Amino acid sequence: MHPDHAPTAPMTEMSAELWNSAASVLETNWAGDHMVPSRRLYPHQWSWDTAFIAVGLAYVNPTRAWRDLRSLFEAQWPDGRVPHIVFDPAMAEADYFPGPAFWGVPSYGSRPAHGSTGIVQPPLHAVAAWEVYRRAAAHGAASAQQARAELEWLYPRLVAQQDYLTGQRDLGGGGLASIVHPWESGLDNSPAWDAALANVPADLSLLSVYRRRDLAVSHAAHRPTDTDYARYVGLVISYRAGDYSDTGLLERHAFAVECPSFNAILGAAELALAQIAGVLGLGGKADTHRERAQHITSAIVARLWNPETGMFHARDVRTGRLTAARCVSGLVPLMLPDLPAERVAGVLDAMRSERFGTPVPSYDRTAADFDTMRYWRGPVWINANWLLRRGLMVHGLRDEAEDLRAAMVRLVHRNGHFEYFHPETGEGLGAPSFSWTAALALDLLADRSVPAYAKAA
Ligand code: 2M8
Repeated sequence: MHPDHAPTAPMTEMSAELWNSAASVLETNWAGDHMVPSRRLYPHQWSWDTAFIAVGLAYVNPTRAWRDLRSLFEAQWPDGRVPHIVFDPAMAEADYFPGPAFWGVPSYGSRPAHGSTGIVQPPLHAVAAWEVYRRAAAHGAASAQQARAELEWLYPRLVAQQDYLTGQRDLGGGGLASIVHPWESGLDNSPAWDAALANVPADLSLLSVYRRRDLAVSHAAHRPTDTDYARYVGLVISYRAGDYSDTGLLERHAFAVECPSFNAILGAAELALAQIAGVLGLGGKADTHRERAQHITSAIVARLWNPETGMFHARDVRTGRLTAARCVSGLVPLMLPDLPAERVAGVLDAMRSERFGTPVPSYDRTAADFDTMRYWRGPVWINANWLLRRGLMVHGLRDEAEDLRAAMVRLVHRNGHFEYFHPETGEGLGAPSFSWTAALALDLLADRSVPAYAKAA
């Protein structure tokens, strides 16, 4: 593939090399009608990965970006939830744990052979669909026409996804969606969940009945501990026992948390839906989406802000307490344009402090349990930094956004398209040839534009 439609900035030798390697990761990880995050570690389709991947595919293969989004939404449940994994029937149950048999989800949607999980992930798909749409014209008239048709197909499904999350999933009754499993956050073993997880029994015997597959293909020091994993498995069993119904869930399920990052993405999705509704000639709906984004922003401010730390924190819906941990998720509300100025200032102070810094690690560098290797407990993730860069641009901080962009590009160019990176040495960790790192590298090389709803610089 060649960067025909790419850069608004001139390509240097370094950026051309990075561009080509990123495009080839996406070529390798394409599985016919969907992209896998990683061939070995994650051999199915993941929900929010699909969104990040579409942002990159928009430059090199928009048809695949739309196909990938369609494949995901074809597995949408009748209640509007978009499953966090759509399983590939070509893979064996043993290729990933927990696989389709463990989840025991009935076949939904138009892809009956594809099982799915019963939980969700952050709803970034409207943002992704908008990004693919707005780049389509660069690929010619047929691509632009296809993009409009795809938006028409996706729009009601994206709205149903939002309705599920803001309706059934408002377990706390305050206008935010709760996650009922750490996997739903996408930030699986973040310290943000430690306090809430302490109330979830860790039955280690579950791991002798159900064998972890991740440890066979990844380093144990990079992955969640057995204790956390036992809790993850126990929580799936608990949610599954009620057929994944959310009615009365607080009475029978040990984990329900309002995550600042999940909800910020929920708000950003409404803004993207406003833009999509505009293109589809649904002007009245656009206003409704913008109002919804404002409500979500106000609820995040009212419920998740900690004046003592000056940043956002996850809230345990069962106890009403904010977690003490300072995590990257507490910075992501920066994506929201209506965030009040003093909250923006607080987040920026935290982000610029020694606790975080550029590129932003997944957890407070000064915390006693900051772990440079383990998954979401310290390493740098490109997707989280990509969201924060967007936040900086939304608030008119172009220079800082540019510094963060350059830092990400350098990190990936020097170390490869890894799943995550050591926050001090930059060493690549987790899976190599990881799809969202490659996809977002394309966007970071090509894009200098700001979201349409950004504040003036
Ligand atoms: C990681 O999560 C999966 C479970 O969903 C796992 O650890 O097996 C997370 O990083 C998540 O955010 C990501 O979507 C997934 C696939 O890349 O891997």
